[in-house]
Amino acid sequence: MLQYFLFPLHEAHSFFNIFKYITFRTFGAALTAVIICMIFGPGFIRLLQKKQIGQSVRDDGPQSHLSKKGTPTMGGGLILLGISVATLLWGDLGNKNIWIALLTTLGFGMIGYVDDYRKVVQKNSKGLSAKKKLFFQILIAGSVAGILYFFRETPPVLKFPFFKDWSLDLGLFYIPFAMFVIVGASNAVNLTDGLDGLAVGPTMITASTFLILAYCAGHVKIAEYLQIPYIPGSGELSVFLATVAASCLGFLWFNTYPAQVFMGDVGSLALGGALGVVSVITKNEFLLALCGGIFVMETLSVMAQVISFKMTGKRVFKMAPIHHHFELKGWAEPKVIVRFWIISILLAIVTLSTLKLR
Ligand code: 57M
Repeated sequence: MLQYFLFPLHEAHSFFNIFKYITFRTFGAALTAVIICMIFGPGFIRLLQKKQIGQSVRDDGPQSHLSKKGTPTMGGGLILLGISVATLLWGDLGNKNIWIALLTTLGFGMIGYVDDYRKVVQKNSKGLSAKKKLFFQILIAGSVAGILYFFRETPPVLKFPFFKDWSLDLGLFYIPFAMFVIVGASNAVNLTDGLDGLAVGPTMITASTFLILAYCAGHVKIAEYLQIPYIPGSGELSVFLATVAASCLGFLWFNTYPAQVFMGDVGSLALGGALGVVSVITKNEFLLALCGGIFVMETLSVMAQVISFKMTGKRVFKMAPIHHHFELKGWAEPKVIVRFWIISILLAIVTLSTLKLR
């Protein structure tokens, strides 16, 4: 929005030219988002405490979590505030990708909000039933996938990392595939959000990585040099992803161990939806699975545990998701968290290396 008011001033002062550059607006968006989260964080936490929006903790989990009972949750509202304000201020609101990414994020956040509200405020431990949660996720993801397919500017192809000449035209199957990626990413981040900062760290790292990928895909010369698909208008997603990464950074200030606030489903479902939709727009679905490997590992650990228990009555892990397994092995919570962050950073480096290794 700022560029509409300030860029025209470049006729009087050439300084205002700067507002048309994605790079400048990306930095401005990041700074705005992190400042919003840091400034409003303490007051937001006090508001959650005043309204007694505290986490209930299941007694069948690790005993170390029982002390977390009552921790303010639904802090994801602060993340979404940072993302929304910074994107509306610094994004090019004439770019459809910005609106698709922001509205998908807020739509998934709304699903999480209803679940959190029922669980925490209405004290209904079931919250939004799994079926209803999945229904609304599929509804939003299906709408987004349909828009991306029927109003596409590039063929609905699936791209493969490391193999620049490989691409698979999905045709109409693009729609269910895109839905799977968006809903899967949302639920994967949700499952991962089970230790202080465990979800927000890899989300920040993945968003930062995809910021670079989106910028490259939206820059015709860079895309040509790197031999990656040129996706017109995707460069603007760098601004959106900067708000995601920076809002996560600001939220981490309060969510780091020992957490003063949890993000709640309002945050985890939204952040996963954001990463999913951006990966679909930039045709980097496989790179999301690579860079977001922590989320994939957490989800696969649950699937393995449930299948194994149902088929053999035996557990693969001491407890799933896998972060609880390491806790029960005696790793201190911060050790699990930081080691998962380290893995996430290594996966981000490998992901960026695929830009050249192809
Ligand atoms: C999302 N929610 C955390 C917090 C956060 C099928 C099964 C794998 C489902 C899974 C489940 O319930 N997942 C829900 C994980 C919860 O965090 C809240 O939820 C929001 C995210 N959605 O923002 O509001 C707890 O996580 C801890 N936490 C922190 N710091 C944070 O910054 O310490 C969260 C954020 C919080 C807090 O204790 O209460 C969660 O874990 O529920 N179920 C599980 O993950 C359970 N695993 C399990 O049942 N495993 C079984 C089978 C089903 C695979 C097995 O291994 O045999 C574990 N979670 C709990 N208790 N709470 C273990 C049992």
